[in-house]
Amino acid sequence: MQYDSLAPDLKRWLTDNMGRGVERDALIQALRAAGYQPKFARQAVELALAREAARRRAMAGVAVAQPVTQAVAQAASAPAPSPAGAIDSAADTPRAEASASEIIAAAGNAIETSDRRVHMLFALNAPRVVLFDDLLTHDECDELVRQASVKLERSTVVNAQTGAYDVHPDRTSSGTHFQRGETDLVRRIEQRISELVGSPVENGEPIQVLHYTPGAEYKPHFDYFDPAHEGNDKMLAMGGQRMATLIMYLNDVEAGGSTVFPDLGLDVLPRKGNALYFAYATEDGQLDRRSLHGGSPVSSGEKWIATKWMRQRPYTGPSA
Ligand code: PD2
Ligand code: ZN
Repeated sequence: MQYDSLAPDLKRWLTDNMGRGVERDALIQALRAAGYQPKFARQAVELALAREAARRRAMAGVAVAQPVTQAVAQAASAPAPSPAGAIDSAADTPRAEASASEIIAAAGNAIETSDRRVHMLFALNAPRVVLFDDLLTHDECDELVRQASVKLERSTVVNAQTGAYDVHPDRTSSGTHFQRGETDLVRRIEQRISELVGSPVENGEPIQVLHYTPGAEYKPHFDYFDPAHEGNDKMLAMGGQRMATLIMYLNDVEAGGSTVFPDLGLDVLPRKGNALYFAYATEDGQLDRRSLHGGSPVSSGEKWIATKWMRQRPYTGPSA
């Protein structure tokens, strides 16, 4: 029996329950109670656990890749965000120990979610940066753009001094967001992302869709909130520090519009359906300044992306 041959509903149920920290024997028991044959129940659970282990290895070095059971326990009993280190203690934060090639060799070249097999095209170890192929179908991209395009507004940035959302010349896109679980499409994508990167859906901020016209850009910045700035206290109180970003490219851009990491000498070109993941924890659990990144100006055509930021704990801010 192969994992792929399991029914999508069963895969989703297994993933959800593994994510909640339900253990092997309890999973098997629950399946048996639901009427599955003992041998099938055991095999299905073993296959799902093996998938989950592979996914975790693939995302290793990433803060959200800690064992899911641990993540859930932490969410339930989380202390207030630590004022200094920003990403709690090193004990809570995973380390980028294995090399990228070791991780990929161990995990295979793709990560299985309950509704899609997602191939990795590129991986950097520290900071952890992974480029995914075809995370979204072209129809999903088009639908997100269609739903977003009727409610775009000029993008803002968080003012680290005051905590206000300000229009700023460094960020000249327009955008909007979807409440978590707002539509079937949003719910499906959020579930897929959660399984892909191993971060609970509740820890995700609402999906933002952004639109760049020629000349529009987002100058290099950090996605995490610098705890040294008072204006960020309010942001940090809504689920702790941001741990990672996923940028989903919703169209092909004629020229320009790459996502750049100036300190890594890395440029990722937008490609419809692909997604770029990056985390901001260093090997010793500090905020990683190497994650400095920006959206370079669109030279011609337009650029649409959707972003998902993942927090340490359940996100409780606007549109959660
Ligand atoms: O548009 C991008 O590629 C981009 C780059 C950097 C978006 C963001 N950051 C962001 O929305 O944070
Ligand atoms: Zn950013």
